[in-house]
Amino acid sequence: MATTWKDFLDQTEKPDKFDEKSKEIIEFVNFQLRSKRHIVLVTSGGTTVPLESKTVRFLDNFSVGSRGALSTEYFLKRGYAVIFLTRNRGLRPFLRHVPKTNILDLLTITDSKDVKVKPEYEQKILQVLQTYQEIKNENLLLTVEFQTLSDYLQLLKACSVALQPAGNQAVLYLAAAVSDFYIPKDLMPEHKIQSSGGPLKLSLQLVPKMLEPLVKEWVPDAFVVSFKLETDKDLLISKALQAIDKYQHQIVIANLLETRKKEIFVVTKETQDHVSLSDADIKNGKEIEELIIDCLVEHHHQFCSVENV
Ligand code: PAZ
Repeated sequence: MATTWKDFLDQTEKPDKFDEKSKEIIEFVNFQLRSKRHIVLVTSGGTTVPLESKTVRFLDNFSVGSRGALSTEYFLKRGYAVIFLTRNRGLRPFLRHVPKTNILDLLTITDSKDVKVKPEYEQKILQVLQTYQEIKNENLLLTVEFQTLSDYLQLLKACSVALQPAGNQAVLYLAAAVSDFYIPKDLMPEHKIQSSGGPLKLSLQLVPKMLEPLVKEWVPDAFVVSFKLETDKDLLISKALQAIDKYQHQIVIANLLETRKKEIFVVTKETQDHVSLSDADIKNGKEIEELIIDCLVEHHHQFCSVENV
């Protein structure tokens, strides 16, 4: 059973094509360093926790990856290159603007048997595609997918270590909803759990906290933003402060499950800023991620200027 982060990473399998993905991540970071760009790692969506080695069933959580997808767009707008570490079926930047209908309903076949976007969707898709292609052509966005908790943690380490040479130009924006519990491989049944065995009792172990090695060893000079989600508002700020105190990173974004799309707190060692959307903002379609990223970019610039003195 893993009790330290090292044991956990040693004892869990690496995701498919791990070496290829790691190489791609390093190349992406090197390209941005040569272009002298700030780089942000955005983590997004929920991790799954398998119950069987040949997995039929797994535990999951509520996160759909809105925070990560929207934040990625706003970081790109502010000139950052983004590594988007996302749950495989999570919400994607840009794609979210495409009408949410079956893709086949967006298309039509012309008389000459070409496939075309239906006229009513053309304008919207043109707009989204232009922005997306500009970002891709300039090599500003790298998407890396995970599904399970162990995939996520293995890739988080690979991305973080790759970002080390970027020093304080690197931002880690850890918005993924990562399970605190898992079943170690040696305690996991190989085959599908049978209902003939009666009611299922699960015993889950604690996942070692990865923020500690991330801050101290993997990217010690980077600007690190973690997220704290709670459902009890009386715990929110104290838990965020505890995290800052324990891991000594720069910022915790604290949010409540029910209000997370309209208000958050930006918590540092010294300050607690309430950031929220007004009713008029909501009516005008403003998104809280825009306010979060504006605030973080300011903090990051300040961090870099102090560090560079
Ligand atoms: O993915 P989403 O937009 O549905 O939710 C975002 C969020 C609540 C997962 C994120 O803001 C967050 O708080 N992440 C950290 C969760 C945690 O405390 O583990």
